[in-house]
Amino acid sequence: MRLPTQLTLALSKGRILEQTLPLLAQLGIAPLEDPETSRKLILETAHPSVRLLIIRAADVPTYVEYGAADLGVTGKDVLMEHGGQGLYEPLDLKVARCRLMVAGRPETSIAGRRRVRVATKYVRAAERHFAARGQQAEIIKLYGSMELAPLVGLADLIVDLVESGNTLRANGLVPLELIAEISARLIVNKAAWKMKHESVLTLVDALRAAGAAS
Ligand code: PRT
Ligand code: MG
Repeated sequence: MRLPTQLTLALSKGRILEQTLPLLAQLGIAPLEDPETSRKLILETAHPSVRLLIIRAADVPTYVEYGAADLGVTGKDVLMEHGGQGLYEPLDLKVARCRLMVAGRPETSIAGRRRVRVATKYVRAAERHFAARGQQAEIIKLYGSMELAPLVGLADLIVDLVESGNTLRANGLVPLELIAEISARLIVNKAAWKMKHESVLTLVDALRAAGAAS
């Protein structure tokens, strides 16, 4: 894959990295050090024109929005919270899939309540969801372990990611409503899309083909 300009791609450790590296490897973009163990935050790759930034998942859209990275891979959940300004989202990589859901104790009914308390890390998505269904909701921002909130009376409901459902089940909770199907998305800085168009387009097309083949 020939790229006429240098490209910087932002990724986060964990699921996104694990499931994106095999796609990148097909394009000859293999990091020269193991990103899971290396302490470096900038990694050169086997491709001379591509380097990786390894950052927190929630920071990926910010780096790309401001052009510190030309491209990034991030969960749709993270994008929904960020808002997507300054970004294009040209490709659904269809990895790191899960669902953003409302969950609660089995006996909890949302309907017929004037107001519910909802604990979540996904404040924007939760606000939008309950507003759209005409339900008054008090949103309580948490940074993790949302499943605990209904068990100790902090909230009636939670909004969280669900994959197998095991985490909910282990805490006596059930999924109640789907908010969105989530997967990893390739995002591109709007200025880079114009200024580095040939390189960006080459990478997007190659990633699309790699995804389709696997
Ligand atoms: O940990 P850190 O704060 O740095 O970032 P992060 O937690 O966002 O990173 P990571 O690697 O955990 O998740 C990155 C992205 O992976 C998310 O933004 C999602 O887009 C995607 N993804 C896919 C998931 C899951 N599946 C997932 N199952 N992210 C988190 N989970 C968690 C979920 O929060 C819940 O606690 O796994 C648990 C549910 O799994 P089940 O199988 O028990 O239902
Ligand atoms: Mg995590």
